[in-house]
Amino acid sequence: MKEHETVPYTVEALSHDEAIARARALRDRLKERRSCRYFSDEPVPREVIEAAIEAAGTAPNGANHQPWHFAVVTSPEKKRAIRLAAEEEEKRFYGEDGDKPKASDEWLDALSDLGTDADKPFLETAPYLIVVFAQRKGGIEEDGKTQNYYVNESVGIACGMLIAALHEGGCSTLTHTPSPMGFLREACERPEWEKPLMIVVVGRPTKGATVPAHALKKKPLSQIASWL
Ligand code: IYR
Repeated sequence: MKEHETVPYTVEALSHDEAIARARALRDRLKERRSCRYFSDEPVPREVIEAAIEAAGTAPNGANHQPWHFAVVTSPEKKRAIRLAAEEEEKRFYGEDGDKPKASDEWLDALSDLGTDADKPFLETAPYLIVVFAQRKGGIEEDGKTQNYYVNESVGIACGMLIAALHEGGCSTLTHTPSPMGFLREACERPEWEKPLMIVVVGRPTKGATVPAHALKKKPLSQIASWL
């Protein structure tokens, strides 16, 4: 390594049995997470959202520039504006505007098991919409000029950690990606060098909420991993 300023580092030493048990316990918790499309207006403490965003902010990222911004939308007017704009895009995507769908037949077919359509009431009922922005430029000072690196990878990892922390805090989440979603930059008053990546809808499920049975089909370890 080249000369650089350092601080000590260790990670908790566990017996192998304890390591296996802890890894499996977290796996089992994360296995319970579902993408939910039925949100009630039940409040969730702001502190849960703040802690989850702080957890996301520890994600590994390019050159420690931390190229993310989380715009937390709670205002009913803003949520309504986002819902209306997102539904406009979704109507075009699904062809619910009377024109040919923007989505291919193959794509619409792939979505048929999920039951999704252009109607997105959860964008208004859920207490929080966390709009995640990727900072294409800005560096640690967020100057809008300094080059950032591995931006999509960094923000993608941060979103995974955000969702895991929200799940741990008893929240339901839905990653929602209206396409195109440039309108979110203006709605959230963000600068032009930031790109909206996704909306993470956060709240509590309605009584009687369901998820698509299709979502329970997970590829087994033998399919998703190979050992070399
Ligand atoms: N954005 C649309 C379509 C959609 C696309 C995929 I890929 C999904 O996994 C789910 C939905 C919508 O939200 O309806």
